[in-house]
Amino acid sequence: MESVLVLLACVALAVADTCESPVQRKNFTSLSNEEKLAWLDAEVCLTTHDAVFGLYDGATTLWDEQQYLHLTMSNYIHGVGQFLPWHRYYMTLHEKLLQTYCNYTGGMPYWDEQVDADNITLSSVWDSVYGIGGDGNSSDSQIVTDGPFAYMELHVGAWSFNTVIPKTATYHLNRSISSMTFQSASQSAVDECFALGSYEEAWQCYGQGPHSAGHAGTGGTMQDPVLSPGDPVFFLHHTNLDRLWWEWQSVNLTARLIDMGGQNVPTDEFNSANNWDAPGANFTDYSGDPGNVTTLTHVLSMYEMIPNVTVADVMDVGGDVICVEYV
Ligand SMILES: *[C@@H]1O[C@H](CO)[C@@H](O)[C@H](O)[C@H]1NC(C)=O
Ligand SMILES: *[C@@H]1O[C@H](CO)[C@@H](O)[C@H](O)[C@H]1NC(C)=O
Ligand SMILES: *[C@@H]1O[C@H](CO)[C@@H](O)[C@H](O)[C@H]1NC(C)=O
Ligand SMILES: *[C@@H]1O[C@H](CO)[C@@H](O)[C@H](O)[C@H]1NC(C)=O
Ligand SMILES: *[C@@H]1O[C@H](CO)[C@@H](O)[C@H](O)[C@H]1NC(C)=O
Ligand SMILES: *[C@@H]1O[C@H](CO)[C@@H](O)[C@H](O)[C@H]1NC(C)=O
Ligand SMILES: *[C@@H]1O[C@H](CO)[C@@H](O)[C@H](O)[C@H]1NC(C)=O
Ligand SMILES: *[C@@H]1O[C@H](CO)[C@@H](O)[C@H](O)[C@H]1NC(C)=O
Ligand SMILES: *[C@@H]1O[C@H](CO)[C@@H](O)[C@H](O)[C@H]1NC(C)=O
Ligand SMILES: [Cu+2]
Repeated sequence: MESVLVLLACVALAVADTCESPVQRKNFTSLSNEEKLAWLDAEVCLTTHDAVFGLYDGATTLWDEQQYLHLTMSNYIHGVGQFLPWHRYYMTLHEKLLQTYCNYTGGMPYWDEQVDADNITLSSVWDSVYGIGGDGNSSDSQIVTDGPFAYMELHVGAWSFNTVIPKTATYHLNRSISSMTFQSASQSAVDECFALGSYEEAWQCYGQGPHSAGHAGTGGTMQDPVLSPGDPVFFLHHTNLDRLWWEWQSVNLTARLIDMGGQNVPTDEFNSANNWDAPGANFTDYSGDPGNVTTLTHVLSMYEMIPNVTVADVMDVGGDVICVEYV
């Protein structure tokens, strides 16, 4: 009898646990030089790989398509409840593109920004051989001139009258690194968010403090609310933000695997600060929610580069849809 029960328990576990060999998302600094180069090669590959999905004429590479997606959704993936889940799924998209089109076999690394908060310029992510290259050239429009993305040309721009409307453009990856601004990525800022008891409070805290610090501290392209995924540091940064949310969830998975909230439509102040229009009628059916509050049934779209899922599907990073672990 006892062994039958044990057997049944094992079967139940095997059915529930579909994420048997999670992809490891490692601390950037703990990658070997060989691992760093393999990851960098795959990132460079995305920047040169022809577009695959045909999303937009101006988007000629996979890199552009990924940036176009973020740009055109910017006014309903920022300043809203789906901010963290959407960007979690966007990291999954990125990881899958690296693996599917560029033969990458590892997980997306993260940049532990808290360790570097005292002085961003000393971070090893900016290394010109084993990193993404450093600050822009102040005598040349802040264009990045070293590392694997030196003088990288980007092709998707935004109109100034409404920054979520794309236009074909030609510009260069640029950065204007600021140690002062980056200091708000400090561990103490993260601790404040970590201490909050509900998603409703926590997403705003993580979004405003540690999240903004990575964008503003890097500056240039990365500081642009809609075009920021043009800079590869975006993905190191957002994987870290996702890790921070997962740490917060892990405090009490019973409660926090189902804790969602926040508004679906940004405030008017947020829209005007970013110089974009409020999302239109095609969004205000709230994409799966009954009203202007984000719930677990909210639909996350990547323009079908990977399938639509719901917020519920991405709450667990070790689940069916996302199967990774932060190490
Ligand atoms: C990442 O590595 C740095 C050392 O380079 C270490 O100080 C830090 O604690 C690590 N972060 C995590 C989350 O393990
Ligand atoms: C990926 O590997 C396949 C099979 O070895 C090869 O044909 C293809 O060229 C590789 N793609 C890239 C982008 O390296
Ligand atoms: C960061 O380090 C650089 C290089 O050592 C130094 O020039 C700069 O003053 C430091 N910044 C801060 C805020 O400590
Ligand atoms: C920065 O730009 C100036 C002006 O174009 C140029 O003379 C200089 O060589 C550039 N520096 C680097 C490191 O590329
Ligand atoms: C710097 O990047 C921004 C995108 O955020 C772009 O609009 C601008 O033209 C770029 N600057 C240069 C000199 O390429
Ligand atoms: C976790 O959350 C559940 C549901 O809200 C609660 O009953 C339980 O006490 C919490 N556990 C801890 C350790 O806080
Ligand atoms: C959605 O909620 C936010 C925050 O309460 C509010 O500022 C915004 O006006 C609401 N939008 C709509 C369309 O109801
Ligand atoms: C939403 O509507 C706007 C304006 O009508 C349009 O430009 C945009 O492509 C639509 N977005 C989606 C996701 O359908
Ligand atoms: C995916 O979701 C988007 C946004 O809700 C929607 O416009 C699109 O039709 C969905 N696609 C499918 C195949 O359901
Ligand atoms: Cu974003």
